[in-house]
Amino acid sequence: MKIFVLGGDGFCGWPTALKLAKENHEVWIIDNLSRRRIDEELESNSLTDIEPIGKRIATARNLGWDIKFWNIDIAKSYGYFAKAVNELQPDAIVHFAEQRAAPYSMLGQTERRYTVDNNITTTHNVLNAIVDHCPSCHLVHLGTMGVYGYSKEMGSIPEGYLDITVKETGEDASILYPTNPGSVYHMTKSMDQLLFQFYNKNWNIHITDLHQGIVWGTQTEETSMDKTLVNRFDYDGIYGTVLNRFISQAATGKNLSVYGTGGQKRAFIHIQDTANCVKLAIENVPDNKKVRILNQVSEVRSVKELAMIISNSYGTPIEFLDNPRKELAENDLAVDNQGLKSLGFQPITLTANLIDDVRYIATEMHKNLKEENILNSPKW
Ligand code: NAD
Ligand code: USQ
Repeated sequence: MKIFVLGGDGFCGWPTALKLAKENHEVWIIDNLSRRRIDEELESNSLTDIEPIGKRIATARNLGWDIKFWNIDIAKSYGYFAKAVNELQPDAIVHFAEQRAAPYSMLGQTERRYTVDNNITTTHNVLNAIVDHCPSCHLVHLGTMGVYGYSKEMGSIPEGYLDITVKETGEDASILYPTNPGSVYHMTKSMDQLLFQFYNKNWNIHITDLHQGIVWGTQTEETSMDKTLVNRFDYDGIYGTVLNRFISQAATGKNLSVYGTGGQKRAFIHIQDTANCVKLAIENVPDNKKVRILNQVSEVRSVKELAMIISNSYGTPIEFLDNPRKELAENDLAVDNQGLKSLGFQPITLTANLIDDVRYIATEMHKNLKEENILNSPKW
């Protein structure tokens, strides 16, 4: 298949692009390298020494993989992007290209507006290019578990749609699960959902929205094949996600930064499984009668439970900090992930070996750690 990977220079996009290319797909990465620029703006960095995109691509091509790169800002250069879709007629477009950090989206008005402008316009531009130039193309979007909020108020979280009975009529219905975002970033993913519903209803586009949990780990089978292919590893208080932060803290002799009581339960998935699931979603095209929503998660854990696992393994002290975020101090959570499982997904769950692999990389890359960036989350 010919596949566009939008945001293919990022943490999830790069290993996914490599996996798809290794599986003999023709891969076109489209990225404006904004994530690398945000590192400069925040004076932050990946813990791993990531190479420039040109060097990454050259190495992947030397391995015999069909992979190319185009620098396009999909939010700002619609004409350029639409031309690429028109000329190349991709079978699938995987859309990772959004500003994805909740703390970044809550820094101030500049970042709030940038996150909305960038994410919503990018998604809308992708849909328009498909409608006008390649209507049979399958759009696979990376959404988030955070669109649902994180509670068991309405039972276990279903895959996108909630079955209800309307009080007034007694009729049964299936509705889009009510959104309850906790940051401007998560709100943009809720808004993406409405764009998908409308474009599917009106133009019958094939769409899969993958509601992904928190991704952890850094390397995959493909990124480990050459040191030039190493994936990024965010550890800071703005882009670093909780489990990777804990592992990097344990590897560099810092206390584990649990926000609040650590009673927040979240869904997690290993980076290798991100790539595996996207491949499954692409290779199993849904019909165009309804947006297919799949929960891309492997397991549910509480923040405190993760901290205890790391602390017990490496003897690292846990520090309970005032929570900088407005979120439930404690919540219960259960998530349905049958959709991807029915396509063949076999979740990789947290094991000591996998944690050791990540810890090894974090220890090796200790030299790159900027102490001042560990606790730099904004408050909201
Ligand atoms: P990332 O920031 O590492 O990668 C995103 C990439 O998109 C970057 O390379 C960036 O330069 C590019 N990009 C952003 N705006 C663009 C634009 N207008 N035009 C072209 N390129 C643009 O993020 P990630 O962790 O790889 O996340 C990828 C996707 O997966 C996001 O949509 C995110 O919401 C979703 N997701 C991530 C996680 C996680 O834990 N990392 C969990 C759930 C969902
Ligand atoms: N947390 C800590 N200590 C830390 C960092 C975070 O206790 O040092 C807590 C937070 O308070 C929160 C939980 O850990 O309760 C998760 O925070 P996170 O930063 O790991 O994840 P989040 O902000 O939710 O965002 C990440 C990705 C985002 C993706 C989302 C999936 O950055 O792109 O959409 O995970 S989900 O959380 O399922 O919505």
